[in-house]
Amino acid sequence: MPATIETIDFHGQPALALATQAGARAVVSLFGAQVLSWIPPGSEERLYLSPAAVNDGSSAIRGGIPVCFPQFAGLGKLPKHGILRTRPSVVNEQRTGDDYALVTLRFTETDETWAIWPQNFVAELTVVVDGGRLDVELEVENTGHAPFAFTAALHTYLRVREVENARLEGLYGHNYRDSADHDRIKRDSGDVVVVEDETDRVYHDVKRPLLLRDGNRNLGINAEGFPDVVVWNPWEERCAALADMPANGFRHMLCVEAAAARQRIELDAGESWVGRQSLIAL
Ligand code: TA6
Repeated sequence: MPATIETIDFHGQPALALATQAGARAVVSLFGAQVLSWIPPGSEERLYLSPAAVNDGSSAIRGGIPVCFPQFAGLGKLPKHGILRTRPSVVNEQRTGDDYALVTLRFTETDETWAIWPQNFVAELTVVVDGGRLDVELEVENTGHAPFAFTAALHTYLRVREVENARLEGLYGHNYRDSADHDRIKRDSGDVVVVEDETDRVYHDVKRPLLLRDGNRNLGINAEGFPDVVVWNPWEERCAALADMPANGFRHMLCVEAAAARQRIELDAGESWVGRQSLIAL
């Protein structure tokens, strides 16, 4: 059977279910163009989706891969993480081959987005499931007549068995802004990042691929176009304050985000920018 793409109802919201011949599966919600599930062939779920996530078509969905644009976190005056994660997208393309399934979801300005961020834009999220690999690409085009600038991220919630036992490799020697410690700039001097407390870091200019070791499961994490990597876990107290997370949810997630956070990306009228994050089950 070739790869398939089906329109499904996922907790009351329209979504696309991708499946390949090799047995890979993914679910992408049209709301927020958010990947909510990814299962590599013969493996288990690799993304964390909170069992308490709200799927009401207006609240941000806690988990999967939220798309943050045109603002990452609180780095400006717009709503936290921007305007896309709480808006519906439309399907622009669906394609399958023997070994892959590809969908592209699209946002453009509306009266609502214009009231918050007065710019003409097209933002497209392309999701490709191919073998044991998930590629998520954000393309932004300035369709207006004046330049604009933005920050952005693919806010990937990875599922881990027990976060204290997970090891993230590849960040040694990088500077990071520690948002869990008064935004101090620090340098990572450990071989691996181990999360044993609240962690909220923006690592600068990460050019190497990362490796997440989680028991006997390994995940390669590559980014192109996104210069920064955000590592986030709310830990016990902050997790308890999140109504859409179960009390122990923080133990089973680790956000490793591809981000353009430290410096804004500037686009002249007619220009485009592309950033990609790839997850590779090893
Ligand atoms: O990417 C990390 C972060 O900016 C954290 O500071 C944390 O607040 C997280 O995102 C989740 O934000 P949210 O608005 O989805 O609760």
